[in-house]
Amino acid sequence: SRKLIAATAQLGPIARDESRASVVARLIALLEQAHARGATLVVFPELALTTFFPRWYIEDEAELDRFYETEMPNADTQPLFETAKRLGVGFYLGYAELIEEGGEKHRYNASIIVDDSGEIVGKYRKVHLPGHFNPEDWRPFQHLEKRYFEHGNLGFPVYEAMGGKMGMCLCNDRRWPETFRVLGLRGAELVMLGYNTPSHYPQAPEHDHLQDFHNHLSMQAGAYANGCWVIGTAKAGREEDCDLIGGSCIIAPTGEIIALTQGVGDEIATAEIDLDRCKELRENVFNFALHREPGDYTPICDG
Ligand code: CDT
Repeated sequence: SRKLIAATAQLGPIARDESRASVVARLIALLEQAHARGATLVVFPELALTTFFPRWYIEDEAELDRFYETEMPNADTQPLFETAKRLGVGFYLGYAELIEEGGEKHRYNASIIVDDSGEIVGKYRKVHLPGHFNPEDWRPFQHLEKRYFEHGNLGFPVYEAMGGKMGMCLCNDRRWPETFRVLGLRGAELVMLGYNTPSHYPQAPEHDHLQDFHNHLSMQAGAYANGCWVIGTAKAGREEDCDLIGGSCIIAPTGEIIALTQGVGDEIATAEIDLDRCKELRENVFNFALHREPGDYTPICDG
């Protein structure tokens, strides 16, 4: 067996004016708690260094740029990298990435895997960007991911790290079975993801009471149908005036939730995960080589 103890490290709300130093101190506290429970891998949320800024229309470019990281690690996040390295703990971290290429700015909703020696071993840029491009006055809060981020240009890579095959995605990606299937086809044994999901869904408020259900439904189905572990981590609670769901969890390849946070603040939940358990599915009901019928799936790729 290939066992490790992993943690989902949920964050409560991050205020719009909260400093990076304050957020990083919270991340370090969670990482230390996870380490005290024996964890060697910690999964933080999407956009874990700032408030979920796509909920505002920000016209001033300099103000917008302050929510992005131009390098990683940087002076603010270095203490997190150092603590993780000293404790021998790897982590997944979501953040807004701003790079300049050929004199042009590019913005991505990104995540990285840092291994237990402190090295960045993988990067992902969000593929499924929800929300809208132009501000819409009827909404109680905006969701301007289509304005503030470009479509991720890395696809869904799988990285060898910490003794396993690791995949990543971000928030809305988890609702798309294709995300997990591509990662599954590439052999992912553990998929890590962070999310910022409002409890209120303005386009269909009659679904508000289903937000937690749909969150778990998507991740549990992704785990089961691809025989992989999934760790999903929320930024939760009332962030500025927006309530975000919690429900951060660790899901076995059987689709069962085996660890779950209880509240909507900073909190960890841990579990021992055995990467070899993926075989229970991948060598049986979801033996892709034996049972998949890709010839009948062509509409999926027809666009
Ligand atoms: N961050 C993110 O992708 N959130 C979306 C909110 C709903 S779509 C506007 C999600 O899928 O959870």
